[in-house]
Amino acid sequence: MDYKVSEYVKMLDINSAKEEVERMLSQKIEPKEIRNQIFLGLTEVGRKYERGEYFIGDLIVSGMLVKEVLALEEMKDSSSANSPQNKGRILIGTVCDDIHDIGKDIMTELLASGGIEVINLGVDVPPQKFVEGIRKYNPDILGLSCTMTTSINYIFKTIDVIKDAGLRDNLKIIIGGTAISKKYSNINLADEIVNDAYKGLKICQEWVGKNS
Ligand code: B12
Repeated sequence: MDYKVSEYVKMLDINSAKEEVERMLSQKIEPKEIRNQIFLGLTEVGRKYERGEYFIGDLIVSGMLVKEVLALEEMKDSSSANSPQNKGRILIGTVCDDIHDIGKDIMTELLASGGIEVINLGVDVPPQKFVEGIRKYNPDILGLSCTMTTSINYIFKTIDVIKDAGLRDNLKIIIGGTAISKKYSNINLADEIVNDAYKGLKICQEWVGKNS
């Protein structure tokens, strides 16, 4: 089906994008489908930036736009919120030198609505801060988000530092984000690599036994 929302995102038209999302919601179109359409628009924004048609200010506007739309109450996902009881805990953050958090925050929201407790360390998180977080919160899962290829080394560094601290063995590690999925899908340091939050949720739920 052809929706206009991706076009409005691509054109950075916040008001029209919001109106279109509200219209889609009123037609009972699933938030998941709406998100997919929004991300198509966002991909186009990235392409325009690559071609020099958009500038950093435009990227900032696209980030604001998407956050505003995703913050709409009706966009919160209820499909996986079938168990109010938290089971399992994930510590999540965007790796060092990377401040992108739209994808991580979608993952965070889905995990929480899927009954997994989430501790979100934010963006630009140094390896040592992940180690401190693991010691403090004792999570079942560590989630690393990486949107830029230039930050991929921090995935390796973070996992290395965790290993050196003797904290790797009882921890599942899942990696997500555009950068990691594009080029480095054969990394075997982590237990799983996904660039789709819904797949990520399913994997995490299986790990903590929520689907059993
Ligand atoms: C919005 C945006 C910004 C916004 C970020 C706003 C924000 N709050 O996040 C702003 C304007 C701040 C920004 C800044 C920059 N950006 Co930028 N940005 C983008 C843009 C357009 C979209 C990224 C995005 O949010 N995608 C949508 C999300 C939903 O997708 P996702 O991250 O993949 O997440 C999904 C999955 O991967 C998964 N997921 C994500 N995290 C996790 C974690 C776990 C554990 C799991 C399981 C799953 C999971 O769930 C999500 C939903 O399915 C992209 C272009 C593009 N199309 O990718 C460029 C892009 C990522 N940016 C880029 C660049 C270069 C920059 C800057 C360096 C620009 C500059 N010159 O200053 C700075 C970076 C500064 C820094 N140190 O980080 C480049 C990166 C190139 C590279 N080397 O890889 C891109 C690709 C643009 C381009 N084509 O050149 N950016």
